[in-house]
Amino acid sequence: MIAARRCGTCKAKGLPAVRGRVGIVCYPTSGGSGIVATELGLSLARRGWEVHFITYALPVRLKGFEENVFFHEVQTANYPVFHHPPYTLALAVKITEVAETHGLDLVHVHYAIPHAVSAYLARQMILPGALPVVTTLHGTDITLVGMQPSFHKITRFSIEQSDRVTAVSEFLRRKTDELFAVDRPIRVIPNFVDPELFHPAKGGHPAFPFLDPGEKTVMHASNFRPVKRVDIVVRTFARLATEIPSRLVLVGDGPERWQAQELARSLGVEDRVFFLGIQERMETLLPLADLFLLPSEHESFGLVALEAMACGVPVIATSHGGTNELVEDGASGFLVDPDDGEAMVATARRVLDDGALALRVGEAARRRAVECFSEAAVVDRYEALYREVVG
Ligand code: GMT
Repeated sequence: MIAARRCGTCKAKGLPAVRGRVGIVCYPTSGGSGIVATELGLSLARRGWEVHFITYALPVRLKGFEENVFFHEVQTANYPVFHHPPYTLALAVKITEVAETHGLDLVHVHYAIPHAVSAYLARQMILPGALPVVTTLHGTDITLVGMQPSFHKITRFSIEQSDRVTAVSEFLRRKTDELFAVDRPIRVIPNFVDPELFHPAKGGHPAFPFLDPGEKTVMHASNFRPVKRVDIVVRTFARLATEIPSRLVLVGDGPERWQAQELARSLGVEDRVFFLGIQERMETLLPLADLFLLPSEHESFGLVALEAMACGVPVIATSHGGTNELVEDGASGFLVDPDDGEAMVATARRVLDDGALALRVGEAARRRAVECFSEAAVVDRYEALYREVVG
């Protein structure tokens, strides 16, 4: 199946009228920033924007033919003198090419490093000021990677050079001010979800086929990086499983997967833990959960928690970071200090033991997702921002 239109030749001149032409630069992986970028691009395309994704592989949520959507692959040349292929430069050149060939009105980069730097270079190469750059900060580009001494100055520079800067939560906006003291206003535009796609299962709560009758499903999904604290998920589950018939479903992959598998084995719950690996259609999995755990060290927003909430699933998320802008503790979910193992287990036990509580919280979660984080309203805000820079 053709995943998206690969466009090589069409010129801006002579193309049918569109609302505007935007280049979207993102990581194509299953991480939250790439997903937000892809869902935003798809939504803009449905509204009549011509959207050009510029990245090194097809973004995971871009599948099937989509009207108005183009994909431009960045290829990095390697040479023995390079210790690492210079992706930042190849990306800058590709942005320039796409902007010139397709008459882009602006480029919107997701995740500052190195995308905002490449966009800055591209803009300088085209004609300073001719290609407005919007940068969206997602979290670890500020809180972890951008903070490293070898990246700090250039991250700050590229943010300050952007025409508009957004952050996915007030927490991240404050953190960026605190850590980078950037001389640019940062606007908060939160993550969003399509409530038509992510919704509670219709016709009763279904279950995974591998469950025994009466068993509950605890779920976690992430890129298995250390910041996600998958170890806490496994430890919490191991304690729950001694009291409540349940299974743990882990979705995603990454550097900590092996340790998680080992931990499950050492805690004696190996046969109750299912590693599904990277899954593209989270909307089919999340509604099967009775409880979703996201006990990260910190989260700037927690997109997957929002998707679980839209599916009516009670979420226990970390209390560190911007998750309190999403989850109202005790009402539309729970916020727990990830280092407080007792509180994590006690809260999870309450949700799994008390069906009425789980139902009430799940319904409130769905309501909050629909009322405050629906795709349509959030994409309106990005469009308004674009109009400011393109006039
Ligand atoms: O969480 C990750 O490690 C992936 C990362 C990314 O950039 O893909 O996620 C960040 O961006 C998401 C989308 O805006 C946010 O929902 C996540 O909270 C944020 N992750 C962290 O702050 C750890």
